[in-house]
Amino acid sequence: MANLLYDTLFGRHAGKITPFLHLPDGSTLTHDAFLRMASRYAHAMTALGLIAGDRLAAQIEKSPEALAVYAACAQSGVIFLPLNTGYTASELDYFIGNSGAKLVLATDRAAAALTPIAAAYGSTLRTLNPDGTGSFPELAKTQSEAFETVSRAPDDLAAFLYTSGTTGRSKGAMLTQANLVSNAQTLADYWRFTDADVLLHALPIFHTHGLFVASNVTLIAGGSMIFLPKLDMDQMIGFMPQATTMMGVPTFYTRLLDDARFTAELTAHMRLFVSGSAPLLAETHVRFEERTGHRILERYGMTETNMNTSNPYDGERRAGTVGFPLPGVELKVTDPATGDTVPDGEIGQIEVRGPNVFKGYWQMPEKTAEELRADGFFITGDLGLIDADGYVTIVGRNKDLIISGGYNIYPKEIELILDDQPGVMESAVIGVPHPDFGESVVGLLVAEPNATLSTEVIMAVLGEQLARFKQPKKLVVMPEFPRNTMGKLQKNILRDQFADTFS
Ligand code: MCA
Ligand code: AMP
Repeated sequence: MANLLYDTLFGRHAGKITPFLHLPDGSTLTHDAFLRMASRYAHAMTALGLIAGDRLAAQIEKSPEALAVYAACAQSGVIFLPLNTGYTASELDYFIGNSGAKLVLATDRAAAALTPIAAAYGSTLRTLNPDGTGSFPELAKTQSEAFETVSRAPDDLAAFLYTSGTTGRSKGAMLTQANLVSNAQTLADYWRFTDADVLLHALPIFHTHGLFVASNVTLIAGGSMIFLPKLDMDQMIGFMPQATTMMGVPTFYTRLLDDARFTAELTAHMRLFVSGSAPLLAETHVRFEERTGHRILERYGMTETNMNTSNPYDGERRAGTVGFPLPGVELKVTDPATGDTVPDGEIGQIEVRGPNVFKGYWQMPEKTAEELRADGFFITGDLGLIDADGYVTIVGRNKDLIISGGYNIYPKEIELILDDQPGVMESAVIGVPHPDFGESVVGLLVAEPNATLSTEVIMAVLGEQLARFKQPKKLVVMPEFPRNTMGKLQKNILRDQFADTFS
């Protein structure tokens, strides 16, 4: 009987009464208490009829209980599907329907809007609130704290993470137990994590970075986390003296640098700062080192692959690069037209292969075949090069994608809604530089002849359908769009034209 994910990350800490989670109110939860809660949750899931291979969709706020749902899924073989807490009911409708989730966990606040959606797909809805209350923990309260771990093969699915597509349709990336565990082990070794580490954790836990990088690496090393509900500078500054490591998206680092309380003294005992999910400006890297003496370690990954590359722990952490392919990960740069590897130093599309690479997109064999080659190489859609020293640099993207504060936003998804609005002839959604979020969304519209557009009315429609972080921070009506001689819309010209929007 084996269950790689549960045994490696969770089960081996059973009985340990050392802290696992340090909470903002000063309390701590031990590994053992956490695992006992997870086992009660696993029983509750079983009581609701879930068996291994079923999907559990969770749109719940970050809390120890939310993390215990992940552990309970691992223990019972249920596929965990965490969802961004910002998603609207219309976005959730797609995820629940597409995944066929048997159980949906949401907050009491969201339950009214979700009840008809869950009912339409035959899913059971239970609640779990940020304070740990709700109908799901209520059911779990009386359950046994010993759950017999369900046996799973390493190639069995552990999680679905939805990632938007350039066509505007989200795809469920299917991640296996072996994908998650191999990457966690590699990163823990590469970044020298031990049970003495205390990770300052302020990332959300519904995406790869906060869940599979930060939490899995800590779990596999047996360390602990200062588990903050969200990025809050007072808490970050207050708790930093208790931490040894931190992980964040670039916005975390620019915000820390903007805070005068963030000093070399405050970080003196820290051993590692990791950045990823979006490009870290070389300038931020340099300012951070000047302020603290620490060099941020930048790494590169994707939902479909977990982490692919990392700057070295001991060697030179080179600003503007994402370092070397991780042990066990093959990375090549290819010509997008032919698929042939280009010489080192030349720009091409980045492809990766290794135990970290996902199994494919849920029920989308054609999409899977487009991006995952038969020989196992995954076409990332990122453009980059490998320099003479072997460092990988990402220079751009071969996909129309905006990364705002570490969240991915696919313009197509927004354009499809904009194009549907009365009086809109066409739309273009672009990413432009933003001092806090790195990039931010601008929506551009051309009206049909004789139509007058109200950007307020259109923003209100977007507000109903899209999570707040995806909504354009500015909507502009233009007489026409720039086009090349073939008539193709030139987004690069629009990006230049609106480059100073947020500066
Ligand atoms: C919040 N808002 C945003 C974003 N976050 N707008 C655009 N982009 C964002 N990322 C909006 C809110 O809707 C709100 O709008 C206003 O900004 C303030 O919201 P608030 O909640 O106070 O914001 P915050 O808490 O300060 O959040 C900013 C943040 C957060 C800390 C940067 O977005 C964050 O934690 N990002 C991390 C995302 C992440 O984990 N990515 C990893 C994906 P209004 O005021 O108008 O209502 S995994 C991945 O990418 C790969 C695999 C990898 O390599 O890791
Ligand atoms: P996601 O869809 O959340 O998996 O986002 C993955 C994308 O984030 C990658 O394909 C890259 O475009 C981007 N990304 C992640 N880490 C980095 C990084 N360190 N530098 C630049 N881009 C990154």
